[in-house]
Amino acid sequence: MLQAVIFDLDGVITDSAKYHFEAWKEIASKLQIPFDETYNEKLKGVSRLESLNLILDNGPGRDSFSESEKEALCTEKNEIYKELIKKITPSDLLPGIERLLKECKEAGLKIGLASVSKNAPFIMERLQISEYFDHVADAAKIKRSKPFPDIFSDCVESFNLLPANCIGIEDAKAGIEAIHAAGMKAVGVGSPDQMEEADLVLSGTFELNLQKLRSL
Ligand code: B16
Ligand code: MG
Repeated sequence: MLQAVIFDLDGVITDSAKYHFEAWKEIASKLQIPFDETYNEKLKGVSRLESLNLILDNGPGRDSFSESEKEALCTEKNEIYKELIKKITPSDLLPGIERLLKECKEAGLKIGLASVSKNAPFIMERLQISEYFDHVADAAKIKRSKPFPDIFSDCVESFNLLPANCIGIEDAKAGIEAIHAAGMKAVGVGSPDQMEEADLVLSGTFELNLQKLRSL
């Protein structure tokens, strides 16, 4: 029986992925490393430092900078990103998301957020949806990023539920893998080539509703 729905943020609740892309693009240009939307797919659901490593892999390599230089580049990216996400308003909620949050709340399901973004609480405030959530995983305390199950397991454990009774919603391949590794069913929204392993694939968030989740 479905008892909880656990959401990813970037690409599921709002399209903050486009701001991550814009911010990393500036860093990549500065470093003269090629970086486009296709390569950006690899960064979705991946931590800040690992994202930088993936960008460097496309250029001089992840070992070409010291740990402290990489930390400085991550901070620089985050400053650009923080400026960009200030413009987020409730109108930036992806279609169908608020309706699904309401349906889950009314049905008495637990609602969790499994975003590895340290900026997630700020974005939730900007979107004015914080009050829907029973648990928001603290990205700073999660040791292993997606595709490891840790962030989804953190939500499931906080609800004291069996993972088999929880569903995760993701837009990234690493996220679908993380949901499955946590022992949950996975709903994938977005391009089907990224979502191959999902139990239910939807072309966009507008297609989400509680009935479809329950049928899983
Ligand atoms: P930050 P999600 C992830 O969020 C993004 O998909 C990924 O691109 C980003 O690098 C990561 O958060 C860390 O974000 O730099 O803001 O801490 O998809 O798990 O909601
Ligand atoms: Mg995502």
